[in-house]
Amino acid sequence: MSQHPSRRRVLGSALALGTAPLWPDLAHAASAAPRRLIAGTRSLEVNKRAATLFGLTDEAGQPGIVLAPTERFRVELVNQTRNHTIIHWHGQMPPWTQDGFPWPETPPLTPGGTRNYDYAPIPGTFWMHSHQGMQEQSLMTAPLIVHSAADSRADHQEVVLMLHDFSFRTPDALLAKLAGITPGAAHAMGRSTESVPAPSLPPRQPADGSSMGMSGMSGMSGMSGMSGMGGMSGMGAMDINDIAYDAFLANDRTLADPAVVRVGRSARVRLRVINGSSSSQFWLDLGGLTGTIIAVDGHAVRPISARTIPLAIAQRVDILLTLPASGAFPILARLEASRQRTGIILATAGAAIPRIDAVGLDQTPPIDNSLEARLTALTQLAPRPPDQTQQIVMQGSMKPYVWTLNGETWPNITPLMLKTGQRIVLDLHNRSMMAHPMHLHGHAFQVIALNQTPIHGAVRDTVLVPAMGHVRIAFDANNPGRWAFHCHNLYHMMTGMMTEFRYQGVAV
Ligand SMILES: [Cu+2]
Repeated sequence: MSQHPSRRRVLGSALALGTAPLWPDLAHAASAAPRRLIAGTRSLEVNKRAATLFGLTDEAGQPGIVLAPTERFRVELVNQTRNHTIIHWHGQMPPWTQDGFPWPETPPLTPGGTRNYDYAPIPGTFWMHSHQGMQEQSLMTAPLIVHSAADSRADHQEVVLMLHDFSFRTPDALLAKLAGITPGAAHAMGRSTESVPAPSLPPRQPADGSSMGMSGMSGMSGMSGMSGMGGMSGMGAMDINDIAYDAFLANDRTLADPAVVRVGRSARVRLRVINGSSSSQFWLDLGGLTGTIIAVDGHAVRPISARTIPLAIAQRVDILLTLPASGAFPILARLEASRQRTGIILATAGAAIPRIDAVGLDQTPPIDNSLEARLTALTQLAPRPPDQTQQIVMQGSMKPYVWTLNGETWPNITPLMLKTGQRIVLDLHNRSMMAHPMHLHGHAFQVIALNQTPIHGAVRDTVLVPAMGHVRIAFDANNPGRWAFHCHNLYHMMTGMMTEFRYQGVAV
């Protein structure tokens, strides 16, 4: 490793994307004016080539939102793009009409349009992204950090690390190549997520006190593309990293010119890591440092030590690090099943900054739930029997490129009906050769079993269901409305892998 050329920018701590300023806007908590969040376009240089991308910034041009303890999420979203857009506050639990999903009741913002939001946020590491078409792939994403009162008493420096996968090609072109269709057809397919289930579809009735059974699986034997399963052996048949990205970004930069975040000597650092990728999953590599995981998806876990940490699409992890007295400390995100990587460098003043190649020597394995099995929520779901148990079967194939939940593709789905107050258990069965990071809007769930082994796992909003794996989650139906449940691999969602949880009594 050699010294990097001097043109490297060392970012000031308060201004860098990588660091959250300490309580910059306490005045906001009491002020009358909402924060303005601008959905706009920006240009970014990636590996010395310019790209025009979306962005979500505050009035000072900083990405995303950092809320002070007890501050409400009072935001005026301004659409300064030439496209329709709608922004989802991933992991938050607002009223459903503020969730940022293109339901008919909450249509996307027109170009030039504004919309106001006002709800009590939950503290932790969250993020925001467009739920319109495939804008997320074009970096219509940003951190959403909500500080707690305990955060303000802690003696650590905060560093936000946001990961992206990046291509110079349009999302339409990426989907077209994946699906073997024209970019025009891919664009139309992308528009399908702006459709919603037809009201005439008969809703699935809630099952009180009993399992729904496996009725949704009846069509699976006829699914095309599953014929190869019989011959599946080991990891060779697994399907990962279908898109050849041009770069992987850590706070908008590559390892060729990484963000260098200045840290104090022997600093205590709270890393808030967000996987904002559309289709890529990583192993975080703390470079020999041992970190303490204190939260996942914004929800506190019993602290555990780790040096490498799997991070599925849309997941977050909060890690406490105690740094040695001085030096440079790369925090790498290594793409799963690959040698590619990205990252940032924490460095004390005057430390030599190592040069790190964007391609490493060793190939990583696919990410898995080995860490998930060790996680325990600090605040567990209260023990009680489920009021309904839903079986959700994930299937799909590369040819044709279609991904389904219980044999259905969005928007031709049967809403899963909930009643307020119910305890819901979801049995997530992955019958495909790709892993699916499944995300439920508007609720936090607890992971209660992995491959039939019961655990008192983490509370989170996105869980990895590995290829051919099973994950059981539980949540309380305490946020009436219409809620999307989908795979957070953007291209799986675009080609069908989404359904709706709908509370009884919500008029549609
Ligand atoms: Cu998926």
